[in-house]
Amino acid sequence: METLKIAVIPGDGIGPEVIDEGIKVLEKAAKLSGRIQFEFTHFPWGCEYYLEHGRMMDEDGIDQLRKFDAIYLGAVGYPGVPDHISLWDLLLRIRKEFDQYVNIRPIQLLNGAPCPLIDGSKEKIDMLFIRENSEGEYSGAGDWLFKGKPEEVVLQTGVFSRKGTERIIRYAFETAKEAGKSVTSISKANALNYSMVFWDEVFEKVSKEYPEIETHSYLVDAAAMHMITDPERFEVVVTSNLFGDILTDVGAALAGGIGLAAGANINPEREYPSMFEPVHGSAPDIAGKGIANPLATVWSASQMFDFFGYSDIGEKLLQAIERLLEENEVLTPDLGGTASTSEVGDRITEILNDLF
Ligand code: GGG
Repeated sequence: METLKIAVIPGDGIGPEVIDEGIKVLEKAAKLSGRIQFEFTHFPWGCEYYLEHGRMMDEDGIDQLRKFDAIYLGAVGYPGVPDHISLWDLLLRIRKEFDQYVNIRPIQLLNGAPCPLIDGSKEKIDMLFIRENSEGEYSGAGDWLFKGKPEEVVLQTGVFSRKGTERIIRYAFETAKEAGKSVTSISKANALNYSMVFWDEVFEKVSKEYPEIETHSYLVDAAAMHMITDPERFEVVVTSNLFGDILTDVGAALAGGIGLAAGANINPEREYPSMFEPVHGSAPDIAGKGIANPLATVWSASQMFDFFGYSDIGEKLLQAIERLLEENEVLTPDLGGTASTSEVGDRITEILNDLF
């Protein structure tokens, strides 16, 4: 039996509540499969830790995480700590230090999930966003000059390296090749006359290595519109860090809401641990009330099984989420129900009993 060591960072706000349910489900699925087991180690890092220690994680936090097979993260950010500090010193730091350059976000409408489109269906809303996760607009390059003076200037520089751009686009093509799907690139070359012209050129070049794969290329503004008016046209989608961050929230709205949106931060070479998380933030307004939706965290657990080569178990987790949505009985308030976070986790484990 394989044992996987998982570093757990519940983080802030609703993070600990949803992570508890994710672990409950991971343990249940592993036990039912009889092929895998987990060893969880919790780290108390986040905004509360920052207020006590002046940093978001231990000084040697990255070294502590290095020895794990994966990281399971809840949410970061809480009033009292500036958002750019909580995000940069924990989540973005881990993504960068561990070269998790692929951010995989499925936008898949499951049966029973609410969709704001009149004719939205499972067949029409089924996209896989591959977001560049290590550079681009989130490179952190820039400066703040003459602070507070009339001549104040702020620079936030997008950094697009050939290596970084090629590898994410190639990853999207490889994913599409395996799935027999098209690849859509989303950029903005008419306005971003260096970075996105470069992005489009690299997309064109890499696409020549995959002549059998159908490709499309859209400006980000048009893509945002088409995702609503004609979502069916998107299958595997590759885009930059910022555009991917924004468009996957549009996608979350199409596929049942942010409470169902999962993300995997992958280091494909497996040189470092990859990280699995719900896309949502810490939601301080509902933290501690026991009503946060844990399904995105459960979905990211499904991504974890996929990553470790247990995609049959990952698929069962997705089936369990879908069955729970179809039953329409044990749902949290964001999905129109009255159930608590832990009742949803419990129901998922009961459904898993049936599925294995
Ligand atoms: N679930 C992790 C979390 O709290 N994410 C909030 C966030 O702002 N993420 C930004 C990003 O994914 O780049």
